[in-house]
Amino acid sequence: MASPRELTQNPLKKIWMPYSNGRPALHACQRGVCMTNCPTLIVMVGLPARGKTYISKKLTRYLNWIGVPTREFNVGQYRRDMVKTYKSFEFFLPDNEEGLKIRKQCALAALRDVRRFLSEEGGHVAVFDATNTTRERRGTIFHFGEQNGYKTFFVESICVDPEVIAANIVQVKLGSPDYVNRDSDEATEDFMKRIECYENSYESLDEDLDRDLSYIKIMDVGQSYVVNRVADHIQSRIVYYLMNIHVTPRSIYLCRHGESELNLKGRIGGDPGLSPRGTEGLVWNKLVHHRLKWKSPVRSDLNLRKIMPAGVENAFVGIRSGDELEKGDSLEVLAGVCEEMTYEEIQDHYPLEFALRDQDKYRYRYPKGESYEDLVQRLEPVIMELERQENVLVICHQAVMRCLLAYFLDKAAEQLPYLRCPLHTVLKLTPVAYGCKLESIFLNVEAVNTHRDRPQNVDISRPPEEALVTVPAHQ
Ligand code: BKE
Ligand code: F6P
Repeated sequence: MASPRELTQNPLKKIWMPYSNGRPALHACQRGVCMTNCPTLIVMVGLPARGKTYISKKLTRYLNWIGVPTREFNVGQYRRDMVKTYKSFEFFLPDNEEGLKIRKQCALAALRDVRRFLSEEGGHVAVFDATNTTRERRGTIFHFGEQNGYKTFFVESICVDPEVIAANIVQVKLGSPDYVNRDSDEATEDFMKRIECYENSYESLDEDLDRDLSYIKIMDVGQSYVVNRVADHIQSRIVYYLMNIHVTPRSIYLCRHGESELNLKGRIGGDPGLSPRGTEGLVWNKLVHHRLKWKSPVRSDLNLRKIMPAGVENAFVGIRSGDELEKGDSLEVLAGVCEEMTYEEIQDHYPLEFALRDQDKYRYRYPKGESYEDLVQRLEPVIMELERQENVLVICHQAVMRCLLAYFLDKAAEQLPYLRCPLHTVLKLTPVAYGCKLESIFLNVEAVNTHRDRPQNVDISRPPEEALVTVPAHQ
Protein backbone atom coordinates (compact mmCIF):
# COMPACT_ATOMS: atom_id res chain seq x y z
CA MET A 1 0.00 0.00 0.00
CA ALA A 2 1.22 3.49 -0.81
CA SER A 3 2.37 5.68 2.04
CA PRO A 4 0.10 8.61 2.91
CA ARG A 5 2.66 11.03 1.51
CA GLU A 6 2.69 9.43 -1.89
CA LEU A 7 0.90 10.95 -4.83
CA THR A 8 -1.08 9.21 -7.52
CA GLN A 9 -2.06 10.53 -10.91
CA ASN A 10 -5.75 10.78 -11.62
CA PRO A 11 -6.08 8.94 -14.96
CA LEU A 12 -8.91 11.14 -16.24
CA LYS A 13 -7.58 14.60 -15.46
CA LYS A 14 -3.86 13.75 -15.17
CA ILE A 15 -3.58 15.68 -11.91
CA TRP A 16 -1.44 14.41 -9.04
CA MET A 17 -3.31 13.83 -5.84
CA PRO A 18 -2.52 12.32 -2.42
CA TYR A 19 -3.53 8.79 -1.46
CA SER A 20 -5.93 8.37 1.44
CA ASN A 21 -6.63 4.92 2.89
CA GLY A 22 -5.03 3.35 -0.11
CA ARG A 23 -7.32 5.18 -2.54
CA PRO A 24 -6.84 8.48 -4.26
CA ALA A 25 -8.34 11.23 -2.10
CA LEU A 26 -10.90 13.45 -3.72
CA HIS A 27 -9.72 16.94 -4.36
CA ALA A 28 -11.55 19.47 -2.22
CA CYS A 29 -12.13 21.77 -5.13
CA GLN A 30 -11.95 20.18 -8.53
CA ARG A 31 -14.18 22.29 -10.66
CA GLY A 32 -13.42 25.56 -12.37
CA VAL A 33 -13.20 28.75 -10.39
CA CYS A 34 -13.43 28.05 -6.69
CA MET A 35 -11.22 30.27 -4.60
CA THR A 36 -13.34 30.17 -1.47
CA ASN A 37 -15.49 27.61 0.30
CA CYS A 38 -18.10 30.19 1.10
CA PRO A 39 -21.10 30.31 -1.30
CA THR A 40 -22.30 33.56 -2.83
CA LEU A 41 -25.83 34.92 -2.74
CA ILE A 42 -26.50 37.44 -5.49
CA VAL A 43 -29.52 39.62 -4.77
CA MET A 44 -31.11 41.51 -7.65
CA VAL A 45 -32.54 44.98 -6.89
CA GLY A 46 -34.77 47.15 -9.06
CA LEU A 47 -38.24 48.10 -10.22
CA PRO A 48 -40.08 45.74 -12.59
CA ALA A 49 -38.92 45.87 -16.24
CA ARG A 50 -35.33 46.81 -15.39
CA GLY A 51 -33.78 43.67 -16.83
CA LYS A 52 -33.32 41.83 -13.50
CA THR A 53 -34.40 38.48 -14.92
CA TYR A 54 -32.32 39.08 -18.05
CA ILE A 55 -29.22 39.76 -15.94
CA SER A 56 -29.99 36.83 -13.59
CA LYS A 57 -30.32 34.30 -16.39
CA LYS A 58 -27.37 35.58 -18.37
CA LEU A 59 -25.07 35.70 -15.36
CA THR A 60 -26.19 32.21 -14.30
CA ARG A 61 -25.41 30.86 -17.78
CA TYR A 62 -21.96 32.49 -17.75
CA LEU A 63 -21.03 31.25 -14.27
CA ASN A 64 -22.14 27.70 -15.05
CA TRP A 65 -20.13 27.79 -18.27
CA ILE A 66 -16.92 28.83 -16.47
CA GLY A 67 -17.53 25.95 -14.03
CA VAL A 68 -19.18 27.65 -11.06
CA PRO A 69 -22.40 25.75 -10.15
CA THR A 70 -25.05 28.48 -10.21
CA ARG A 71 -28.85 28.62 -10.18
CA GLU A 72 -31.33 31.47 -10.35
CA PHE A 73 -34.42 31.70 -8.16
CA ASN A 74 -37.17 33.86 -9.66
CA VAL A 75 -39.72 34.84 -7.03
CA GLY A 76 -42.22 35.82 -9.75
CA GLN A 77 -42.18 32.21 -10.89
CA TYR A 78 -42.96 31.00 -7.36
CA ARG A 79 -45.89 33.43 -7.32
CA ARG A 80 -47.19 32.13 -10.66
CA ASP A 81 -46.91 28.58 -9.36
CA MET A 82 -48.83 29.48 -6.20
CA VAL A 83 -51.49 31.76 -7.70
CA LYS A 84 -52.39 30.07 -10.94
CA THR A 85 -54.13 32.98 -12.69
CA TYR A 86 -52.94 36.57 -12.61
CA LYS A 87 -55.80 39.08 -12.57
CA SER A 88 -54.37 42.59 -12.38
CA PHE A 89 -51.81 44.96 -10.87
CA GLU A 90 -54.04 45.26 -7.79
CA PHE A 91 -52.36 42.15 -6.48
CA PHE A 92 -49.20 44.27 -6.05
CA LEU A 93 -50.79 47.26 -4.31
CA PRO A 94 -48.86 48.06 -1.11
CA ASP A 95 -52.05 47.80 0.99
CA ASN A 96 -53.25 44.47 -0.44
CA GLU A 97 -52.89 42.28 2.66
CA GLU A 98 -53.61 39.03 0.82
CA GLY A 99 -51.16 39.93 -1.95
CA LEU A 100 -48.44 40.85 0.57
CA LYS A 101 -48.91 37.58 2.43
CA ILE A 102 -48.59 35.49 -0.72
CA ARG A 103 -45.57 37.46 -1.94
CA LYS A 104 -43.84 37.00 1.39
CA GLN A 105 -44.55 33.27 1.32
CA CYS A 106 -43.08 33.04 -2.18
CA ALA A 107 -39.93 34.90 -1.16
CA LEU A 108 -39.50 32.55 1.82
CA ALA A 109 -40.07 29.47 -0.33
CA ALA A 110 -37.44 30.74 -2.78
CA LEU A 111 -34.95 31.36 0.07
CA ARG A 112 -35.58 27.84 1.38
CA ASP A 113 -34.64 26.50 -2.04
CA VAL A 114 -31.59 28.80 -2.13
CA ARG A 115 -30.45 27.27 1.16
CA ARG A 116 -30.97 23.71 -0.11
CA PHE A 117 -29.00 24.50 -3.28
CA LEU A 118 -26.06 26.25 -1.58
CA SER A 119 -25.82 24.22 1.63
CA GLU A 120 -26.87 20.72 0.53
CA GLU A 121 -26.61 20.36 -3.23
CA GLY A 122 -23.12 21.78 -3.77
CA GLY A 123 -24.17 25.06 -5.40
CA HIS A 124 -21.62 27.90 -5.30
CA VAL A 125 -23.74 30.85 -6.42
CA ALA A 126 -27.50 31.51 -6.11
CA VAL A 127 -29.14 34.44 -7.88
CA PHE A 128 -32.19 35.69 -5.97
CA ASP A 129 -34.32 37.39 -8.61
CA ALA A 130 -36.99 39.63 -7.07
CA THR A 131 -37.51 43.41 -6.82
CA ASN A 132 -35.95 43.69 -3.31
CA THR A 133 -36.60 47.42 -3.52
CA THR A 134 -36.79 48.20 0.20
CA ARG A 135 -33.84 48.40 2.58
CA GLU A 136 -35.84 46.35 5.08
CA ARG A 137 -36.33 43.48 2.63
CA ARG A 138 -32.65 43.56 1.67
CA GLY A 139 -31.76 43.50 5.38
CA THR A 140 -33.81 40.33 5.86
CA ILE A 141 -32.09 38.63 2.95
CA PHE A 142 -28.64 39.78 4.08
CA HIS A 143 -29.36 38.37 7.54
CA PHE A 144 -30.45 35.05 5.98
CA GLY A 145 -27.14 35.01 4.10
CA GLU A 146 -25.10 35.74 7.23
CA GLN A 147 -26.85 33.00 9.23
CA ASN A 148 -26.06 30.46 6.56
CA GLY A 149 -22.47 31.57 5.95
CA TYR A 150 -23.03 33.06 2.48
CA LYS A 151 -21.48 36.23 1.11
CA THR A 152 -24.18 38.52 -0.25
CA PHE A 153 -23.65 40.66 -3.34
CA PHE A 154 -26.35 43.08 -4.57
CA VAL A 155 -26.89 43.87 -8.24
CA GLU A 156 -29.12 46.88 -8.83
CA SER A 157 -30.40 47.99 -12.23
CA ILE A 158 -31.55 51.59 -12.38
CA CYS A 159 -33.08 52.67 -15.62
CA VAL A 160 -35.08 55.82 -16.27
CA ASP A 161 -35.19 55.88 -20.08
CA PRO A 162 -38.91 55.36 -20.90
CA GLU A 163 -38.01 53.85 -24.29
CA VAL A 164 -35.85 51.14 -22.72
CA ILE A 165 -38.60 50.32 -20.23
CA ALA A 166 -41.23 50.22 -23.01
CA ALA A 167 -38.99 47.94 -25.10
CA ASN A 168 -38.53 45.62 -22.12
CA ILE A 169 -42.31 45.39 -21.62
CA VAL A 170 -42.86 44.57 -25.30
CA GLN A 171 -39.99 42.05 -25.46
CA VAL A 172 -40.63 40.07 -22.32
CA LYS A 173 -43.66 41.12 -20.31
CA LEU A 174 -46.32 40.84 -23.02
CA GLY A 175 -45.20 37.29 -23.70
CA SER A 176 -45.21 36.41 -19.99
CA PRO A 177 -47.72 33.84 -18.65
CA ASP A 178 -49.31 36.72 -16.66
CA TYR A 179 -50.59 38.27 -19.87
CA VAL A 180 -51.53 35.38 -22.17
CA ASN A 181 -54.50 36.19 -24.38
CA ARG A 182 -54.55 39.79 -23.20
CA ASP A 183 -54.73 42.82 -25.45
CA SER A 184 -51.24 44.32 -25.58
CA ASP A 185 -52.26 47.92 -24.80
CA GLU A 186 -54.27 46.71 -21.84
CA ALA A 187 -51.37 44.54 -20.66
CA THR A 188 -48.87 47.41 -21.02
CA GLU A 189 -51.15 49.68 -19.00
CA ASP A 190 -51.52 47.06 -16.29
CA PHE A 191 -47.77 46.56 -16.18
CA MET A 192 -47.06 50.30 -15.86
CA LYS A 193 -49.45 50.36 -12.88
CA ARG A 194 -47.63 47.37 -11.46
CA ILE A 195 -44.37 49.34 -11.60
CA GLU A 196 -46.09 52.23 -9.79
CA CYS A 197 -46.95 49.87 -6.91
CA TYR A 198 -43.25 49.76 -6.05
CA GLU A 199 -42.22 53.32 -6.80
CA ASN A 200 -43.21 54.94 -3.50
CA SER A 201 -41.37 52.52 -1.29
CA TYR A 202 -38.32 52.08 -3.57
CA GLU A 203 -35.04 52.74 -1.78
CA SER A 204 -32.02 52.58 -4.07
CA LEU A 205 -28.68 51.29 -2.77
CA ASP A 206 -27.13 54.26 -1.05
CA GLU A 207 -23.46 55.19 -1.00
CA ASP A 208 -23.75 56.22 2.62
CA LEU A 209 -26.49 54.07 4.20
CA ASP A 210 -25.31 50.90 2.41
CA ARG A 211 -21.57 51.61 2.59
CA ASP A 212 -20.86 48.26 4.29
CA LEU A 213 -22.61 46.16 1.64
CA SER A 214 -21.03 44.61 -1.44
CA TYR A 215 -22.83 45.78 -4.56
CA ILE A 216 -22.85 47.01 -8.13
CA LYS A 217 -25.37 49.61 -9.26
CA ILE A 218 -25.85 49.60 -13.02
CA MET A 219 -27.23 52.83 -14.46
CA ASP A 220 -29.12 53.05 -17.77
CA VAL A 221 -28.19 49.65 -19.20
CA GLY A 222 -24.49 50.13 -18.45
CA GLN A 223 -23.96 53.87 -19.13
CA SER A 224 -22.31 54.06 -15.72
CA TYR A 225 -21.74 51.96 -12.60
CA VAL A 226 -21.13 52.30 -8.88
CA VAL A 227 -19.19 49.40 -7.42
CA ASN A 228 -18.77 49.00 -3.65
CA ARG A 229 -16.76 46.57 -1.48
CA VAL A 230 -15.98 43.80 -3.96
CA ALA A 231 -15.28 41.06 -1.42
CA ASP A 232 -13.63 38.25 -3.40
CA HIS A 233 -12.57 36.72 -6.70
CA ILE A 234 -16.04 35.61 -7.80
CA GLN A 235 -17.56 39.04 -7.07
CA SER A 236 -14.87 40.70 -9.18
CA ARG A 237 -15.56 38.26 -12.04
CA ILE A 238 -19.28 39.10 -11.78
CA VAL A 239 -18.57 42.84 -11.87
CA TYR A 240 -16.23 42.38 -14.85
CA TYR A 241 -18.83 40.35 -16.72
CA LEU A 242 -21.64 42.82 -16.03
CA MET A 243 -19.43 45.64 -17.31
CA ASN A 244 -18.92 43.87 -20.66
CA ILE A 245 -22.45 42.85 -21.68
CA HIS A 246 -24.79 44.98 -23.78
CA VAL A 247 -28.32 44.76 -25.20
CA THR A 248 -27.87 46.10 -28.75
CA PRO A 249 -29.61 43.66 -31.12
CA ARG A 250 -27.03 41.63 -33.10
CA SER A 251 -26.11 38.15 -34.36
CA ILE A 252 -23.08 35.97 -33.72
CA TYR A 253 -22.01 33.72 -36.61
CA LEU A 254 -19.92 30.65 -35.78
CA CYS A 255 -18.33 28.40 -38.37
CA ARG A 256 -15.44 26.00 -38.83
CA HIS A 257 -12.54 26.30 -41.26
CA GLY A 258 -12.87 24.66 -44.70
CA GLU A 259 -12.54 20.86 -44.86
CA SER A 260 -8.85 19.97 -44.37
CA GLU A 261 -6.56 17.21 -45.65
CA LEU A 262 -6.47 15.74 -42.15
CA ASN A 263 -10.27 15.84 -41.88
CA LEU A 264 -10.36 13.63 -45.01
CA LYS A 265 -8.06 11.08 -43.38
CA GLY A 266 -9.94 11.21 -40.08
CA ARG A 267 -6.89 12.54 -38.28
CA ILE A 268 -7.27 14.96 -35.38
CA GLY A 269 -5.28 18.11 -34.65
CA GLY A 270 -2.23 19.06 -36.72
CA ASP A 271 -1.87 22.06 -38.97
CA PRO A 272 -3.09 20.80 -42.35
CA GLY A 273 -3.87 22.51 -45.61
CA LEU A 274 -7.35 22.45 -47.10
CA SER A 275 -8.86 19.67 -49.20
CA PRO A 276 -10.04 20.54 -52.73
CA ARG A 277 -13.61 20.72 -51.39
CA GLY A 278 -12.43 22.91 -48.55
CA THR A 279 -11.09 25.35 -51.10
CA GLU A 280 -13.77 24.88 -53.71
CA GLY A 281 -15.63 27.96 -54.78
CA LEU A 282 -15.40 29.34 -51.30
CA VAL A 283 -13.01 31.90 -50.02
CA TRP A 284 -12.13 29.48 -47.27
CA ASN A 285 -8.56 29.02 -48.52
CA LYS A 286 -7.99 32.69 -48.02
CA LEU A 287 -9.10 32.25 -44.47
CA VAL A 288 -6.68 29.46 -43.73
CA HIS A 289 -3.74 31.02 -45.48
CA HIS A 290 -4.43 34.18 -43.69
CA ARG A 291 -2.28 33.27 -40.71
CA LEU A 292 -4.24 35.63 -38.55
CA LYS A 293 -3.80 35.47 -34.85
CA TRP A 294 -6.79 34.53 -32.79
CA LYS A 295 -8.71 37.44 -31.43
CA SER A 296 -7.37 39.85 -33.99
CA PRO A 297 -10.33 41.67 -35.45
CA VAL A 298 -10.17 41.89 -39.22
CA ARG A 299 -12.51 44.76 -39.81
CA SER A 300 -10.48 46.08 -42.70
CA ASP A 301 -9.54 42.76 -44.30
CA LEU A 302 -10.98 42.79 -47.81
CA ASN A 303 -10.82 39.04 -48.48
CA LEU A 304 -12.65 38.32 -45.28
CA ARG A 305 -15.18 41.05 -45.90
CA LYS A 306 -16.31 39.19 -49.04
CA ILE A 307 -17.48 36.16 -47.11
CA MET A 308 -18.91 37.94 -44.12
CA PRO A 309 -22.67 37.80 -43.85
CA ALA A 310 -24.29 41.14 -44.70
CA GLY A 311 -24.12 43.55 -41.81
CA VAL A 312 -21.32 41.79 -39.99
CA GLU A 313 -18.79 44.32 -38.79
CA ASN A 314 -16.08 42.09 -37.44
CA ALA A 315 -14.55 38.64 -37.78
CA PHE A 316 -12.24 36.65 -35.55
CA VAL A 317 -10.14 33.82 -36.91
CA GLY A 318 -8.79 31.10 -34.73
CA ILE A 319 -6.94 28.68 -36.98
CA ARG A 320 -3.84 26.91 -35.86
CA SER A 321 -0.93 28.12 -37.92
CA GLY A 322 2.23 26.35 -36.93
CA ASP A 323 4.92 27.79 -34.77
CA GLU A 324 3.68 31.30 -35.09
CA LEU A 325 1.31 30.91 -32.20
CA GLU A 326 1.99 30.27 -28.58
CA LYS A 327 0.31 27.28 -26.94
CA GLY A 328 -2.26 29.61 -25.51
CA ASP A 329 -3.13 30.89 -28.94
CA SER A 330 -3.72 27.54 -30.60
CA LEU A 331 -7.40 27.46 -31.14
CA GLU A 332 -8.28 23.79 -30.90
CA VAL A 333 -8.30 21.33 -28.04
CA LEU A 334 -4.69 20.15 -27.76
CA ALA A 335 -4.66 16.37 -28.19
CA GLY A 336 -1.10 15.97 -26.80
CA VAL A 337 0.34 12.53 -27.61
CA CYS A 338 -2.69 11.84 -29.86
CA GLU A 339 -2.15 14.79 -32.24
CA GLU A 340 -2.54 13.76 -35.89
CA MET A 341 -3.77 10.26 -35.00
CA THR A 342 -7.04 8.75 -36.19
CA TYR A 343 -9.53 7.54 -33.57
CA GLU A 344 -8.63 3.97 -34.66
CA GLU A 345 -4.95 4.62 -33.94
CA ILE A 346 -5.79 6.10 -30.53
CA GLN A 347 -7.82 2.97 -29.70
CA ASP A 348 -4.90 0.87 -30.92
CA HIS A 349 -2.12 2.67 -29.01
CA TYR A 350 -4.01 3.96 -25.98
CA PRO A 351 -7.20 1.89 -25.46
CA LEU A 352 -7.46 2.93 -21.81
CA GLU A 353 -7.17 6.62 -22.67
CA PHE A 354 -9.77 6.23 -25.41
CA ALA A 355 -12.26 4.60 -23.00
CA LEU A 356 -11.63 7.22 -20.30
CA ARG A 357 -12.38 9.94 -22.82
CA ASP A 358 -15.68 8.27 -23.69
CA GLN A 359 -16.51 7.99 -19.99
CA ASP A 360 -16.16 11.70 -19.33
CA LYS A 361 -15.36 13.55 -22.52
CA TYR A 362 -15.70 16.99 -20.91
CA ARG A 363 -13.19 16.43 -18.10
CA TYR A 364 -10.85 13.98 -19.84
CA ARG A 365 -7.40 15.49 -20.44
CA TYR A 366 -5.20 14.05 -23.23
CA PRO A 367 -1.71 13.04 -22.01
CA LYS A 368 0.40 16.18 -22.55
CA GLY A 369 -2.73 17.82 -23.90
CA GLU A 370 -6.00 19.35 -22.83
CA SER A 371 -9.60 18.64 -21.88
CA TYR A 372 -12.73 20.49 -22.98
CA GLU A 373 -12.79 21.86 -19.44
CA ASP A 374 -9.32 23.36 -20.02
CA LEU A 375 -10.40 24.76 -23.36
CA VAL A 376 -13.39 26.55 -21.82
CA GLN A 377 -11.01 28.31 -19.42
CA ARG A 378 -8.80 29.30 -22.35
CA LEU A 379 -11.84 30.63 -24.25
CA GLU A 380 -13.18 32.80 -21.45
CA PRO A 381 -11.50 35.97 -22.79
CA VAL A 382 -12.93 35.13 -26.22
CA ILE A 383 -16.48 34.96 -24.80
CA MET A 384 -15.89 38.26 -23.01
CA GLU A 385 -14.81 39.86 -26.30
CA LEU A 386 -17.80 38.35 -28.13
CA GLU A 387 -20.07 39.88 -25.48
CA ARG A 388 -18.60 43.29 -26.32
CA GLN A 389 -18.99 42.85 -30.09
CA GLU A 390 -22.06 43.53 -32.24
CA ASN A 391 -22.56 41.47 -35.44
CA VAL A 392 -19.55 39.21 -35.52
CA LEU A 393 -18.21 36.12 -37.32
CA VAL A 394 -15.94 33.57 -35.65
CA ILE A 395 -14.03 31.01 -37.72
CA CYS A 396 -12.65 28.24 -35.55
CA HIS A 397 -12.11 24.51 -34.99
CA GLN A 398 -14.67 21.88 -33.95
CA ALA A 399 -14.00 21.69 -30.19
CA VAL A 400 -13.76 25.48 -29.90
CA MET A 401 -17.05 25.89 -31.74
CA ARG A 402 -18.70 23.41 -29.37
CA CYS A 403 -17.47 25.38 -26.33
CA LEU A 404 -18.67 28.71 -27.72
CA LEU A 405 -22.01 27.23 -28.80
CA ALA A 406 -22.55 25.69 -25.35
CA TYR A 407 -22.15 29.13 -23.79
CA PHE A 408 -24.73 30.75 -26.05
CA LEU A 409 -27.21 27.85 -25.88
CA ASP A 410 -26.68 27.11 -22.16
CA LYS A 411 -25.69 23.48 -22.69
CA ALA A 412 -24.41 21.39 -19.79
CA ALA A 413 -20.83 20.08 -19.60
CA GLU A 414 -22.10 16.56 -20.36
CA GLN A 415 -23.64 17.59 -23.70
CA LEU A 416 -21.01 20.15 -24.74
CA PRO A 417 -18.46 17.76 -26.35
CA TYR A 418 -21.22 16.14 -28.42
CA LEU A 419 -22.79 19.30 -29.89
CA ARG A 420 -23.09 19.01 -33.66
CA CYS A 421 -20.89 21.50 -35.49
CA PRO A 422 -20.54 20.14 -39.05
CA LEU A 423 -18.02 21.51 -41.53
CA HIS A 424 -19.15 24.05 -44.16
CA THR A 425 -22.09 25.11 -42.00
CA VAL A 426 -22.51 28.51 -40.37
CA LEU A 427 -24.48 28.64 -37.13
CA LYS A 428 -26.21 31.98 -36.63
CA LEU A 429 -27.08 32.93 -33.05
CA THR A 430 -29.44 35.78 -32.32
CA PRO A 431 -30.29 36.82 -28.75
CA VAL A 432 -34.08 36.71 -28.26
CA ALA A 433 -35.95 37.17 -24.97
CA TYR A 434 -33.81 35.36 -22.39
CA GLY A 435 -31.98 33.01 -24.75
CA CYS A 436 -30.58 32.67 -28.27
CA LYS A 437 -32.29 31.70 -31.51
CA LEU A 438 -30.24 29.22 -33.58
CA GLU A 439 -30.21 29.03 -37.39
CA SER A 440 -28.06 26.64 -39.37
CA ILE A 441 -26.80 27.76 -42.80
CA PHE A 442 -25.24 25.05 -45.01
CA LEU A 443 -22.68 26.52 -47.41
CA ASN A 444 -23.61 24.05 -50.18
CA VAL A 445 -20.28 22.26 -50.42
CA GLU A 446 -20.23 18.68 -49.12
CA ALA A 447 -17.69 17.75 -46.46
CA VAL A 448 -16.72 14.70 -44.39
CA ASN A 449 -18.28 14.01 -41.05
CA THR A 450 -15.91 14.56 -38.14
CA HIS A 451 -18.50 13.89 -35.44
CA ARG A 452 -18.14 10.78 -33.31
CA ASP A 453 -21.03 9.84 -31.05
CA ARG A 454 -20.54 8.42 -27.57
CA PRO A 455 -20.44 4.61 -27.91
CA GLN A 456 -22.81 2.46 -25.83
CA ASN A 457 -19.90 0.67 -24.22
CA VAL A 458 -17.43 2.97 -22.44
CA ASP A 459 -15.90 0.29 -20.20
CA ILE A 460 -12.11 0.15 -20.12
CA SER A 461 -12.29 -3.58 -20.94
CA ARG A 462 -14.48 -3.19 -24.04
CA PRO A 463 -13.44 -4.90 -27.28
CA PRO A 464 -11.97 -2.53 -29.92
CA GLU A 465 -14.92 -2.93 -32.30
CA GLU A 466 -17.26 -1.58 -29.62
CA ALA A 467 -15.02 1.47 -29.19
CA LEU A 468 -15.06 2.14 -32.92
CA VAL A 469 -18.70 1.89 -33.87
CA THR A 470 -18.85 3.55 -37.26
CA VAL A 471 -19.82 7.19 -37.40
CA PRO A 472 -23.13 7.99 -39.08
CA ALA A 473 -22.72 9.06 -42.72
CA HIS A 474 -25.06 11.99 -42.34
CA GLN A 475 -24.01 14.84 -40.08
C1 BKE B 1 -34.83 40.48 -24.51
N1 BKE B 1 -32.63 44.46 -20.17
O1 BKE B 1 -35.25 40.72 -23.23
C2 BKE B 1 -34.59 41.67 -22.50
N2 BKE B 1 -34.39 46.13 -19.75
O2 BKE B 1 -31.59 48.15 -17.68
C3 BKE B 1 -35.05 41.95 -21.24
N3 BKE B 1 -33.67 47.96 -18.45
C4 BKE B 1 -34.41 42.86 -20.47
C5 BKE B 1 -33.31 43.53 -20.94
C6 BKE B 1 -32.84 43.23 -22.22
C7 BKE B 1 -33.47 42.31 -23.00
C8 BKE B 1 -31.34 44.33 -19.80
C9 BKE B 1 -30.97 45.41 -19.07
C10 BKE B 1 -32.11 46.24 -18.95
C11 BKE B 1 -33.13 45.62 -19.64
C12 BKE B 1 -34.64 47.29 -19.13
C13 BKE B 1 -32.40 47.49 -18.32
C14 BKE B 1 -29.63 45.57 -18.56
C15 BKE B 1 -29.36 46.24 -17.40
C16 BKE B 1 -28.08 46.38 -16.94
C17 BKE B 1 -27.02 45.79 -17.64
C18 BKE B 1 -27.27 45.12 -18.79
C19 BKE B 1 -28.56 44.98 -19.25
O1 F6P C 1 -11.38 16.24 -36.22
C1 F6P C 1 -11.30 17.62 -36.21
C2 F6P C 1 -11.06 18.14 -34.83
O2 F6P C 1 -11.19 19.54 -34.86
C3 F6P C 1 -9.71 17.74 -34.19
O3 F6P C 1 -8.66 18.61 -34.49
C4 F6P C 1 -10.03 17.72 -32.72
O4 F6P C 1 -9.12 17.00 -31.93
C5 F6P C 1 -11.41 17.13 -32.76
O5 F6P C 1 -12.03 17.62 -33.92
C6 F6P C 1 -12.26 17.45 -31.58
O6 F6P C 1 -13.42 16.69 -31.63
P1 F6P C 1 -13.62 15.51 -30.58
O7 F6P C 1 -13.50 16.17 -29.25
O8 F6P C 1 -15.02 15.01 -30.86
O9 F6P C 1 -12.58 14.46 -30.78
